[in-house]
Amino acid sequence: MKSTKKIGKSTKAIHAGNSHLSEIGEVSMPIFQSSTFAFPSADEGAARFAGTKQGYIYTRLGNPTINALEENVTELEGGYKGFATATGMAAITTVYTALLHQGAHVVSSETVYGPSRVVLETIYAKYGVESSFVDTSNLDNIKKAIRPNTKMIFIETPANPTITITDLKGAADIAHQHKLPLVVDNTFASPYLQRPFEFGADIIVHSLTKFLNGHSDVVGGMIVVKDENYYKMIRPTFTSFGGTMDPHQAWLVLRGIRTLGLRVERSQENAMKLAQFLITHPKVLWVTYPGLPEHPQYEIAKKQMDGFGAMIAIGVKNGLEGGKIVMNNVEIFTLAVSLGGVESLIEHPASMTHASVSKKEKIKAGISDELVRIAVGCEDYEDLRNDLDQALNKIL
Ligand code: LCS
Repeated sequence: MKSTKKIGKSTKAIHAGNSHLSEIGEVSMPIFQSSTFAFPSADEGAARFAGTKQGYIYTRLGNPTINALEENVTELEGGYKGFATATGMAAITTVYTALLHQGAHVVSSETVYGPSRVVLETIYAKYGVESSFVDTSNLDNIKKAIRPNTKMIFIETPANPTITITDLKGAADIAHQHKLPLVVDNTFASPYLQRPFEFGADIIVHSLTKFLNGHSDVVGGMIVVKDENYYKMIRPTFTSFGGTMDPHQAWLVLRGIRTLGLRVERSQENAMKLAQFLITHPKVLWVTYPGLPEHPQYEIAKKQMDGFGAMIAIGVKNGLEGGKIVMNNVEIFTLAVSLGGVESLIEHPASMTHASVSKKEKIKAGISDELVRIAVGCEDYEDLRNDLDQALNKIL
């Protein structure tokens, strides 16, 4: 799209990436379910491989449907180019692999999606990568953790599952003072609510499985880079490690993104009302939601987000036993991991999404046994409230 800066977020979500559409006049991007593309001549094939001529070669290296999705998310984020990956973890590990090397060090938020952390502590550690996990909501902790061999700062905000917020501009300033890239996992906000490049981030990663796809029927990921330099740094790992997307998967995510604005607005409106209801509930001990003034980073959330999102963490009476009663008795909420779909989900991070994080580290990061995570969807608010109310009231 031309002059995208002036175009609204919902318009971009619906139209961005449509530049490939053919003369036939299709309104929806077709699925180019082809693994390979014919060359008109041997010279043309060689020229495409040499990069002297544009054109498709092989779907792991590029495909029109996948490229449409990459363009769409890149425009939503305001970046330079995107790489669509098979899953969110493929996006994250592609960035880790491209930016790190033996003896390199990473500073990461201590609360991130469990595997984003554990893969550094186990698999990357095996290859000699060091990592420090700190509470990045306090910028001093980032500064203190940087070492001469640090090569990347990785943050997740809002963080899974504690909904901790990190100051994006503050983190980017520190990263750049040390000539380091700031990588941001923007999954919980989606570009509809937060665009980290506006605050100085260098690379953004997403699990498209969540708000961007929005229908709990696809897994997928995306890397968006701010400039050509990072594009060149990541592309060889992306194409050679092979964690790339399938055209049908890309088409489904493109279909989901068309309603991103509607879904995010509806789910965050539900989440705000639910957070306000839950904080007054006699069986609820605490509620963490960035839209509540009680949230420790409420002011930063207001500054860097266009809305507070649809993720809530709560602690209920009787700790995990109480939480189990709620999870086992909900009727409209589904007891399942994941988030960002139209349906509301509830889960227990300490034993589920963050089970792979060590007990000691979980306690340090605030992933307590009593924390229950709620992913709010697009149902009618009254039904969600009544459902949580009846399940909470089963706690004695
Ligand atoms: N980043 C964040 C913030 C996530 O929440 C997840 C998955 C990922 C990356 C990885 O994406 P995937 O490979 O699954 O597409 N989070 C999940 C969760 O909280 N429950 O189930 C998966």
